[in-house]
Amino acid sequence: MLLLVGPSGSGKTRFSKQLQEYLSTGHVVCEADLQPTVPTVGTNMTTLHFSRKDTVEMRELGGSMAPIWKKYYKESNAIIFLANKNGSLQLSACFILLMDMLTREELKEVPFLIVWNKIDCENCMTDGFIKNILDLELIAKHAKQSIQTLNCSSITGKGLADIAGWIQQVTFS
Ligand SMILES: Nc1nc2c(ncn2[C@@H]2O[C@H](COP(=O)(O)OP(=O)(O)O)[C@@H](O)[C@H]2O)c(=O)[nH]1
Ligand SMILES: [Mg+2]
Repeated sequence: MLLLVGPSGSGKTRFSKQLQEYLSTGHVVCEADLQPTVPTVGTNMTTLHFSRKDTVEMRELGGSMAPIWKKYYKESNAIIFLANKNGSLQLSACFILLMDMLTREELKEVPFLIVWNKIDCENCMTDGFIKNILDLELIAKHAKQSIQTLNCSSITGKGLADIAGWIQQVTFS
């Protein structure tokens, strides 16, 4: 099971739908045809089809459920932490949520991918700004898990190919 977590509104539901679409059709739903998302209550399950026989179940855990995310850690073998690159006000919340996960005994061998979503937004934080508050390189050096970072837009689909590659690598090899 792949867990998809992150603060509310970071784009997890949109990301799941677009990644699923991208894997099955090779492209994303264009902006004009996107249906509005509704805040996730409980969890959302998405099946990602890499090929007819290679599928991955991804479970989105809503940001408001953060206090009970840990209930799902045991069943997870990879984690995507999705953050809003346009959300400077949520950056310290990201830091706290992420640090709590990285220091959990049950997750010490689970690979993490940190995804900065919404890179299509004009006023995104710069990598330098983020690094001052959340130095992921330094954190990765001290953490037990493998941690990677990628950028994407769940509107344009930019970056989804690399994310799909990461999922494939951690689940099928
Ligand atoms: N501009 C932009 N908006 C996005 C992106 N991803 C999600 N959104 C929007 O952000 C809002 C919250 O998205 P949602 O998927 O419900 O967030 P969740 O709470 O993490 O599941 C919605 O209005 C989405 O359309 C993105 O990459 N770029
Ligand atoms: Mg959601």
